Amino acid sequence: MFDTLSDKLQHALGDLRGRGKLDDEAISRAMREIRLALLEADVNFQVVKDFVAHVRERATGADVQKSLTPGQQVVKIVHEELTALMGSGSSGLAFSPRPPTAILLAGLQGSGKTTAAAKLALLLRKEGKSPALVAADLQRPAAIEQLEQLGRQIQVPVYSEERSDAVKAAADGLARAKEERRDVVIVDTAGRLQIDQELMDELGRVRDAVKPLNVLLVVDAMTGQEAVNVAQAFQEKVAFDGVVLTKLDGDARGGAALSVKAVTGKPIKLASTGEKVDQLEYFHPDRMASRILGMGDVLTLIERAEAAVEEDEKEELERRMMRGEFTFDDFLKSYKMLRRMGPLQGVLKMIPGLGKQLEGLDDVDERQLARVEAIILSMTPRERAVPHVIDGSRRKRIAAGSGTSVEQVNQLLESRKQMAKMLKAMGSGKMPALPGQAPLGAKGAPRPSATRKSKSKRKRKAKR
Ligand SMILES: Nc1nc2c(ncn2[C@@H]2O[C@H](COP(=O)(O)OP(=O)(O)O)[C@@H](O)[C@H]2O)c(=O)[nH]1
Ligand SMILES: [Mg+2]
Repeated sequence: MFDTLSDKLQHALGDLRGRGKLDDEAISRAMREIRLALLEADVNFQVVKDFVAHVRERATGADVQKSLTPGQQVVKIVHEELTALMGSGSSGLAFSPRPPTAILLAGLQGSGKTTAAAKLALLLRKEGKSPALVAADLQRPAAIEQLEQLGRQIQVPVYSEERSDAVKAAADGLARAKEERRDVVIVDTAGRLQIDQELMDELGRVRDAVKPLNVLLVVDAMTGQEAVNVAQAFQEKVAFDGVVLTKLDGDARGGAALSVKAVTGKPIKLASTGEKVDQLEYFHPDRMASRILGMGDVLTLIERAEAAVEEDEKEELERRMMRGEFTFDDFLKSYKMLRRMGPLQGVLKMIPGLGKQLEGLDDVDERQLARVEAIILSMTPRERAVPHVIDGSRRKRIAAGSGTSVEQVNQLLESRKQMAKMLKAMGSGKMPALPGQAPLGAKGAPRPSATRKSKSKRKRKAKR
């Protein structure tokens, strides 16, 4: 995901990071690199121009804090501007005080509507809601069957009518959801290969019939700028409230993610990163910016970990993680959990400091997983629980015992340390800083909304 862009931006900023002083030339050079990186990532031309102008102005202007080196300051500015570009804060879905809340999915054929409908239903079901799916794609006979099959897989009812029309099927589905006291109805609609008037008219009528609180446009991130053009065309004809960005797993460039909000004015609400039904997540611009800049994404990691463990393990895990008590026993446990948390490469990249080490590897395979496991298993129980006792001679012993090198042992020790530090800082409500990077919670900086959200979530939990 966004690998190319991520590399190039990190390269552009890497040069500034260590500098004590920024002259015009250094800034200009970095801005040129950032501009090229964004253009190569297929970000809309005008968006790139505005973005670079903003960053440059802030980097050279009075907006400089004493607590940071100028280089760190620029990294912080780029992080904030990337976040703003993708729509500061996560905007979530709207829910009606009088259920059912209707959610309408629209988009081109093959963009991922039907799978996104099922994934969203599963996401909401896991949140304790009782969703239903409505098949209003009657263009292809197989479309109903596809949705029904997905519905069975995720245990969500699918309302469908054969030999009906889309408008009637949608209206009947809504009525049935009301009767059965479902609180969310997700309506899957037909797509065409091209946006045509007929499709738009039908979509308009379906919308009028179900009066959805959320109209979501599903766009395929892999189509880059084309996805943004499609969104713009839809926006002119059938207004939508937000975007579901699919196939991010296959998108190395990131052009759609970075342009769609700026061009259409509508935020990305959800992002899909794979074909499996649990591979849909709420989109958090600040976390995405962190990932792009190689700062890791600990919040998403924790959420995924929570989703992968049993209910009663959850509180304990979160509490320990937030206290920064992340021992090697925890590390080992979480490594085993990783297998339940999605493709390994993506998960490991969310660990701060580990992303760089994975560079150049096409895939993190079981061998590497086994290596980490071997190193930890070569530690004594005390070493695992109190990692700071691991001195030079212990490192040598562990390396020998696990058939690895001292350097590899050191890497793992460093990774755990950063992880624990990051988690602890998050537990205290501050977004942590990585070496050479701006502390995001530094004074004057707006606190990332995601941190606030997870805090209030904990509060809610405590109340129950
Ligand atoms: N790799 C990947 N494939 C996806 C994703 N979302 C959907 N797909 C695939 O894209 C294809 C089209 O999806 P579908 O939901 O049928 O699209 P629709 O025509 O818009 O309803 C299917 O093969 C899906 O499995 C995603 O996030 N990642
Ligand atoms: Mg479909």
